[in-house]
Amino acid sequence: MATRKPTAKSNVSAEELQSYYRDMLLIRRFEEKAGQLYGMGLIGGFCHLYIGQEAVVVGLEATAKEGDKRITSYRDHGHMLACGMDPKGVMAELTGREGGYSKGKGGSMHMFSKEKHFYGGHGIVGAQVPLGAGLAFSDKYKGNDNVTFTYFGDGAANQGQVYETYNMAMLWDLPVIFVIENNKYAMGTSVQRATKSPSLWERGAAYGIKGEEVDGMDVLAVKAAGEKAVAHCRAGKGPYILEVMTYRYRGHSMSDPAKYRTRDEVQKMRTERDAIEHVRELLLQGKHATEDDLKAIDKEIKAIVNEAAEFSKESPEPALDELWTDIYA
Ligand SMILES: Cc1ncc(C[n+]2csc(CCOP(=O)(O)OP(=O)(O)O)c2C)c(N)n1
Ligand SMILES: [Mg+2]
Repeated sequence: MATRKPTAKSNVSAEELQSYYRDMLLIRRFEEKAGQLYGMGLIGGFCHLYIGQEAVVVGLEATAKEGDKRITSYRDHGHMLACGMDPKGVMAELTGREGGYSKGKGGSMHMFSKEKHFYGGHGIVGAQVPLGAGLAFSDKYKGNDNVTFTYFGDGAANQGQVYETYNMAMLWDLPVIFVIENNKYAMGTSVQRATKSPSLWERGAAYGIKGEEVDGMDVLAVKAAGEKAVAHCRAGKGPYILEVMTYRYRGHSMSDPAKYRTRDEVQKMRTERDAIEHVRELLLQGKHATEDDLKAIDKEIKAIVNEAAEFSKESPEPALDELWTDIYA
């Protein structure tokens, strides 16, 4: 991964930087709490944490407006929080409780919010990519200027359906931003082992789709690239690809022996490239916040996450007759 490039900071306000710090910290603390609840046996099934990748979704959400849509894979809690879904409802869904977004019947990978235009949460690798193009198609058909952020991983980028989607998206000039979250691994397989051409965004060139690589550990760089992509889509110029170089600190899911990378590699990323630390430094160095201001934000976030955890424990399990609702047959 490229070393951090200096980002233009002069035009970033204290409020803006503080909001990125707050939003990224919420995701990190929420995920840490989810990991704890999983360890206590309160969360069942799969649980894929987003820790390390926070700047990707926070930077891109900073470019979104009301009406824009988002869809992603199973590593989805960060996307939900960043688009404004209620941490209580997300956590309660993780613990399988009535107060969860899918009434406790969906779990980590199956949550949606019509209100926030969040369309999941998809466990089949790459499946959300054509669905994202479909969402963009609906906006194009209605004639508005909404865009759809379609997130997928480096592993998913090797799925055939991604390229069928690229073709249709370009053919019909769909307002879809394909966001490849390149965290260097697909479960235990590194990009180098699985991919001949290391630059994933460049594959869009075969379809005439513009794109670029972005430093995903720098929220300002993500936002700047996002703004370019969003402007392109809103102007009716068709799809855009952002390959955002990021890193996940935790295992692929909660059960991961992590034999495919060294502890040193993870530690190096954490100490040298952490996106939250980066914004913390910008805030302090630019005198946009004091240590006390940051402590107050930390406290505020901790309270939100604790409240979500309490809610997720106290909310009852779904009633038995819920077995017969929200089903096709
Ligand atoms: C079609 C399909 N094949 C395989 C799997 C098993 N699987 C789940 S996640 C994953 C890795 C995907 O990696 P990537 O797209 O890089 O996303 P990341 O987990 O890094 O966020 C695989 C192979 C699956 N869920 N669906
Ligand atoms: Mg990956």
